[in-house]
Order: sequence, then C-alpha cells, then structure tokens
Amino acid sequence: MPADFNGTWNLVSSENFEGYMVALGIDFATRKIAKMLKPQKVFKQDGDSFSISTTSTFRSYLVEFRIGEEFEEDNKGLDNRKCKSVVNWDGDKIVCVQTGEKKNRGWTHWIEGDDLYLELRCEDQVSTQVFKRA
Ligand code: VLP
Repeated sequence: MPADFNGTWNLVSSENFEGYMVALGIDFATRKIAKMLKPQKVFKQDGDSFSISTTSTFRSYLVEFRIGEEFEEDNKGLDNRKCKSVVNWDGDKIVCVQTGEKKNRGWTHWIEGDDLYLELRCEDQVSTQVFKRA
C-alpha cells in the first residue's frame, strides 16, 4: 500500500525557505512576505491521481498530476517559470522533478509519524518544511 497523503495540513516549521526563494530569483519584498506565511496544503489522492492545493493569505497554488505522467507546470504566482514536471513514487515518498531553466529543481513529499514533510530543491539550495494535520 502506498502512503496516503489525503487531508489538510498546516505549516508548522520551515528551514532555509529563504535560500530556496533566492535560488528561484524571488525578489526581496516578496521574500519578506512569503517567509511570514503559514500555508495550508490540501492533498487529494485517488490511486495515482493527486491534487495539491497550497493556500495562504498572500498567494495560492494548485498542482494536479498523475504519477509517472509528465505535465507542463506554469508555477503561476510563484516564480512564474514554466517547466516540465513529473512525479514518481520512491518507496512511500513522492518525488517531483521540475525540468526547466533552473538546475536541480524539484520537491519531495513524505509522511513521518503524524507529520507531512516537504523538501524543496533549486540549484544548490534545499528547504525543508513540516506540516501537521489540521
Ligand atoms: C514563491 C516561491 C509564496 C514565493 C512567493 C509566493 C503558495 C509541493 C509544491 C506544490 C510548492 C511550494 C511553493 C513554494 C514556492 C516559493 C506563496 C506560498 C504559497 O509546493 O507541495 O507543487 O511548490
């Protein structure tokens, strides 16, 4: 049985989100706002179909995909760069590779105990965020 990410998750901690945003080229003013946010994620998972909605008081972002199927991602409201993205299982983790202008871009989600983890990668920067069930 693969991991079940379904549910609503609230951010409780964040490490090096600043470094990740700098690597993505997010401007200073936007970074100052973004690092104060406590986003909420709603995961809907049905077999290999996922939607991940990330909402905050400032901006929100929705991504929908099927495991193993490449899709065009527009990152609208984030860095607005387009990339070709694909998400695969790695054991109980879901690993997204975002191919585009930025090297080594992607993310990984996994569940550890009662917590949802998100590792965000861009170039040489890694940010780790932890979420708890709402
Ligand atoms: C943009 C860069 C902050 C910073 C400015 C806007 C959406 C996996 C994946 C969903 C993400 C997290 C997005 C972080 C981009 C920061 C607005 C923050 C709220 O999550 O869950 O595809 O990519």
